[in-house]
This record gives sequence, C-alpha cells and structure tokens, in this order.
Amino acid sequence: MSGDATRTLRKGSCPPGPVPEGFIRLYSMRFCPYSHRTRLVLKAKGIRHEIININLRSKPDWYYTKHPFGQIPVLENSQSQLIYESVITCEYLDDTYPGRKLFPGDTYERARQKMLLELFCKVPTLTKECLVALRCGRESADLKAALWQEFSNLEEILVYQNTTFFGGDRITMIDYLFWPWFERLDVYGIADCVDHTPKLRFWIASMKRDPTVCALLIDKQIFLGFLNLYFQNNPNAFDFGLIS
Ligand SMILES: N[C@@H](CCC(=O)N[C@@H](CS)C(=O)NCC(=O)O)C(=O)O
Repeated sequence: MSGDATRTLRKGSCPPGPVPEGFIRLYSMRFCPYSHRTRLVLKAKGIRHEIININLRSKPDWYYTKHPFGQIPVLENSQSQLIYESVITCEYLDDTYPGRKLFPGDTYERARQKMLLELFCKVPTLTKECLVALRCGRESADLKAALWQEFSNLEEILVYQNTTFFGGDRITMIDYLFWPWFERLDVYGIADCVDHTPKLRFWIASMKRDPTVCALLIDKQIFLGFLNLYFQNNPNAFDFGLIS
C-alpha cells in the first residue's frame, strides 16, 4: 500500500476509513516541500504507509478534523492519533519506528541539528517568494539576493565543519529536512542562487546520489506542468501528470 501517485481528494469527497493496523497514513500533496520531508523519512526508514493526497484549492470539509488549518503534512496512525508540522512528523517517525536512526542519538548533536534548522528558517519562504515574483513578472532581485545570503550562511557551515553533509559524513535527518527546497531550485528558476557556494553544490550532488532522495525525485516536466496550472488557480494542478 502506498498511494503516492493517487488523485487528490476534494471538497465533497468521503472521509477515508480508519488506518489499517500495521500502517501509518500520510495526508500529503505530491508537490508540497513540507510533505516531501515526511515522505523522505518514511522511505528512508522503510515504514509501511499509505498516502492520501489532498486538493489544496478544493479542500474536503472533513480534512479540518485532521488539521485545524487544513494544512499538510499530517500523519494518522491506527489509533487515530494525528501528528502535524513537518519537522514534528519526521521526529515522530524516527522515534517511533525501528531501523536506521536519522536524528543523532547524541543529545548535543541532535540539538545542533535543530539549531541548523533554525538557521534555515528563512529559506522556505524566500524560495516561494522568488517563485511567485518570477511567475508573476515582479521584481525578484532583492529576494534572490536575500536567498543568496542564506545560502552563503549554509556554505559557511559546511566549510567550517569540513563535512559533505550537514550532520557529518553521512546523510542524517537535517539533510532530509533541508532537501525539498534544494530539489526545487531548478524548477523554480533560481538554480543560480547556488552558483557562489561550491560546498553547497557538492552537497546537492551528493544528495542526488542517495537512494531515498532518488526514489522521490519529481519529474521536472510534471513539476512545471503543476506550476503552470497552480499559478492559474486551477484545482487540477494537484493531479497534474497522473493518468486518469
Ligand atoms: N509549518 C508547516 C507548513 C506546512 C505548509 O505550509 N503546507 C502547505 C502546503 S506546501 C499547506 O498545507 N498549504 C495549504 C494551506 O495553508 O491552506 C509544516 O512544516 O508542516
């Protein structure tokens, strides 16, 4: 059971039944970077799960019983417990399921990853603002300069640590938490924002060799098709590229 490539549920749809024993459910959307974080952790840890995609332009009324503001991602387990906020969903999965631990066991190292996450906090908004400015033909130079600065800060961390990944020489949670925004740079039309950061570019290349990252890479043409419809406010955007 997985359902990653299934059509979104819209307003008027029936709520799904209880989550089967032995599975966890993710409410998601194929192009959402926050849900991408959770999907990376589900995949990296080999957790049996099902995915229900939600149409964010035509949300089912019942979805507000899963998240107070109707946001994704949300996890639901077979005891009907709900977990939301992408970072919290990832930590929950890492703590609850056996197998490869993604957050370090060492409490200082875990705290350090959370501090890095704080340093990253402007990146999601800035990348989205750059995308909107470019798509709507607005001035984007200041936004791109701000993003450039954020990436310089991340570059400095990699230079200082002298490691390939943000948690050391192998991929850990912090890399998966950052990755979705870097995967989108090209399709958002802002890949030149890492032109000045060689260590960050090497990290991107190394991430693209990770089997978990590879398994969830989004086809560029499909992503562009989604963005075109999304910026026309078309609710079919969220199902773009799926065979009906
Ligand atoms: N802080 C949240 C942000 C999640 C978020 O913004 N999700 C977007 C989709 S990418 C969403 O649900 N948008 C629909 C809405 O806000 O109505 C997290 O980390 O999970």
